[in-house]
Amino acid sequence: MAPAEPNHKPFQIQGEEPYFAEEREGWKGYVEWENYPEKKKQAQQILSKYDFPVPPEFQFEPLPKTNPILEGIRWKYYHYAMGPTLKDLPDISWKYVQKEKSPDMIHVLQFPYNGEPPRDRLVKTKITPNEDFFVRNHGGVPEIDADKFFFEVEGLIHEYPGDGDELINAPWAEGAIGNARWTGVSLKKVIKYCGGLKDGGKHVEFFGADTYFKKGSIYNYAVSVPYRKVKIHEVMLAWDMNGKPLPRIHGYPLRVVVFGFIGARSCKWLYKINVIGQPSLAPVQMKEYIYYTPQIGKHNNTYSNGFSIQTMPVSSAIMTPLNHDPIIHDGRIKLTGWAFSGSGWPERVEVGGDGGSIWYEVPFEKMSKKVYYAWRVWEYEMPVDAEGWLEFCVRTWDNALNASPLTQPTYVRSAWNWDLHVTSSAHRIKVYSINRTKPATTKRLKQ
Ligand SMILES: Nc1nc2c(c(=O)[nH]1)N[C@H]1C(S)=C(S)[C@@H](COP(=O)(O)O)O[C@H]1N2
Ligand SMILES: [Mo]
Repeated sequence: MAPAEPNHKPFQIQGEEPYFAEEREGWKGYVEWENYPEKKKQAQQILSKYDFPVPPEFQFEPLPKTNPILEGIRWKYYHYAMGPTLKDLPDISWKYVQKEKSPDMIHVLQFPYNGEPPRDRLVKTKITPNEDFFVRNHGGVPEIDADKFFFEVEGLIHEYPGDGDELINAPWAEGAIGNARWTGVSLKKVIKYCGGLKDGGKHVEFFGADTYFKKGSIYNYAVSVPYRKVKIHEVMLAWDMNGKPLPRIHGYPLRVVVFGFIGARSCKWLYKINVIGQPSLAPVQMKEYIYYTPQIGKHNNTYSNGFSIQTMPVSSAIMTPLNHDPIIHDGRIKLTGWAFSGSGWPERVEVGGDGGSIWYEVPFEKMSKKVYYAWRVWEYEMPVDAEGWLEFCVRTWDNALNASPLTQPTYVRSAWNWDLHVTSSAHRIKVYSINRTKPATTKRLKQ
């Protein structure tokens, strides 16, 4: 088995161990950074003393067949370097993975934990069970007692320091999606209750209690959404997930859920809401989740030549069979998958058996019911005569006929973006077809 990450030296504290206090009783693993510029500076100085292991360049070499695929050594070391209040978080977070997630999750990154469920099971149910719901973390899991919990609402404008960095390299696949029933309150009501918006309030910024490292600097997780989205009751503060209290790993005791937007805006472990006059200047907002045009690559990307992603584009994926599966069949291969659109719902799903020249419509009765901002799972019996390697693909049309050209782009290269964020071109898999309706094949199989 290939090592999940390049060789590295064990971590060793240099000099005196720092101590960054937890300020709130019953809020373990939450260190407030945003209120203390001097403390951030101190952390930055500490970080600059170390030679942290480099990130694995998985784009340029095959992924190891390990689970976790990647361990996240660098991020663990960042936390170890910050002293007693953060150094146990990698272990604590992993404990919650074991406690709250299915044992057969695909752990794409152990720390910060990033994981998705097995593909076949994910699209078998319309509602994704909490144990199977994908997890996307940028830091450790804070342990917040519900009876000690509160959150702050502030505004209007807060100045932000900001210094960015590259992505946490988590090799996500098609399972980073789920559909849950959330219980909570519309953020609009909360803001109204607190006295309503002042003139100039345009974006609502959320702060999460986890610690976020970016290019040698330290932050709390922070993102924002336009107030327009709040106004139409599409931003929820949620405390229940599928009728149960939020699991720790999904943001207990309170998280944001923004319907139709990329997951990054749905801030977990919410402790502060701040109304500001422009999008958040925090690094997750300004330096991550950015779309670049196809001309932008590793050699020339800057944060300012991309634009911020908010609404999810129309997207879909084939979840079974898996890429490179050999399939013995009798002239039909069953495909299953999901379809989603951040601007409404998937209206029509089409699958191709030949790489995308001819498309078949998934029949209406083979798609789950449409629900505003929910995915639709689907299945299709693909007629297959040919044998050997075939390329299956899927594309979806949503209610606004998004995206260009009228549906999803056929090839990844037509809408390629550096970082490959929410890449929405037709998803494709290659399978090896072995057709039993061919007498010669049946004979061969018997042999
Ligand atoms: N505080 C905090 N909130 C966060 C994140 C995070 O790392 N910290 N990750 C975001 C991202 S990028 C996604 S996709 C979703 C994932 O939600 P889930 O882990 O509950 O599936 O949480 C979002 N909210
Ligand atoms: Mo995300």
